Amino acid sequence: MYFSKSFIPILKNNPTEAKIKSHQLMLRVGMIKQSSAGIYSWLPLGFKVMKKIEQIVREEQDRVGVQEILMPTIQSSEIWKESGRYDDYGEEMLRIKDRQNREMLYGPTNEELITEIFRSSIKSYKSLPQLLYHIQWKFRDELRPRFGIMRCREFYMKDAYSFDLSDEDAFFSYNKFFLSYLKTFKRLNLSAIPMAADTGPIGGNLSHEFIILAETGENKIYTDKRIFDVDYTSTILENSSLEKLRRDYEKFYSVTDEKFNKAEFENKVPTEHRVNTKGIEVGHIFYFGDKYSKPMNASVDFNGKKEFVKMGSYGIGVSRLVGAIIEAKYNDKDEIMKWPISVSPYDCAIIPMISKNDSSNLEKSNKILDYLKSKNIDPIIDDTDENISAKIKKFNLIGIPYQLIIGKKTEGELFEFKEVGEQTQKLKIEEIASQINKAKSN
Ligand code: 5CA
Repeated sequence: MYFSKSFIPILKNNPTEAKIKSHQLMLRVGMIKQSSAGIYSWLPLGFKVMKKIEQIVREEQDRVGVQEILMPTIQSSEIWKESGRYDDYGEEMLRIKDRQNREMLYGPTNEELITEIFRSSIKSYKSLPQLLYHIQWKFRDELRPRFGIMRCREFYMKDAYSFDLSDEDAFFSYNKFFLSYLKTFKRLNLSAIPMAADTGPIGGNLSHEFIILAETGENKIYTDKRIFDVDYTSTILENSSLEKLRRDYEKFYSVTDEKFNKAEFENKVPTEHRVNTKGIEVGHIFYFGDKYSKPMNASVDFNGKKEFVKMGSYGIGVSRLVGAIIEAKYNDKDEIMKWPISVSPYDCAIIPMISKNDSSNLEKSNKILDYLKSKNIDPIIDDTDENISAKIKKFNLIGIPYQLIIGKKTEGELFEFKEVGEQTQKLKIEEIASQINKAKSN
């Protein structure tokens, strides 16, 4: 890709309307554009990052046996009346009437719709468990949309739903998601802490939020440093192993302010391990038993007996994660962003010094581009006539983790190569390709 042909509308300065760094940066480097309050268009740079996050989320769901489907954004009010949530959900639900005067709504979540899909097809306990997910836009008419795509009205969410015969089986499903979330966030280079949480309008009495630490987060959190050392890597998809994992986390006091109790915090966490900071909720899982299956009559036949299925739901804020990664990775002081290579919009920026009457560096860049592409690396060339330091500054903001600079210091076969935030190295193109590919395979 050539920078001059790409749609990356960079702003000279930070937009004044944005209060937190992710919102500032996303507007500054043209990742998103607001279309109305809390509703955004995703421009190529932002969209590429979000699609890569989505793909990682998808792969980790598939890995634990969750099946992908796609439900619509617009739902009928009928099923919400059956569950009793049509009135309960309140003003956050965007209600619409179609031309037949039927009450419709833009889905804020999908417990009702998935229950309706399940009950119309699954009749026997032998078909359980069923684990289903989709990745789809949601709409919540937030009273105060803010911080760009972090708390907006239209957002992209992965929501999964589990159906089991008994509480015990359902906890197994719940714990599978618990482990799979830790792995998903790890692949995004984030360290997310699972925390006991309130269930709000989704309901139920078992719930964990997955929170990443960030000064600008909206959730106050109280936790124990030692929770970061819990090792989940040896956990296997087997009941007792998964149960142990959840218990290992639950040993440590770790809550958001909704559940905070000062005396309990001080009692359970020795002073030197206390962490009192802020965080961003990137995922939330719920177990709510028959809260939806009972009123909506979703049951299976179990040896001649009718059993209401036990359900859970499991969300990840796919679009919010784009902002959350910026909050976690952006270095405010030096104005440097570095995307984890797993989600970076491009793998490498080729930055040639170009003067009016000498195009040799651009020609070299084209050859490098072809070579890197042949090694499955996705580069972008800055073919504009800006000076080299302006180009580097721009790419420091865009956050592509590797920069290959072709200028005065290029010597024969050796190129100036830099991992953002690290020292410049002089390397052969083959060494550069293998360094990038090594990072990509991690
Ligand atoms: N049905 C359940 C689980 S699938 C559910 O809706 N859970 S939720 O309300 O917690 O949302 C799941 C995730 O979506 C949250 O953890 C958060 O990361 C993201 N999210 C929720 N509201 C917003 C919003 N207004 N803007 C951006 N992301 C949001």
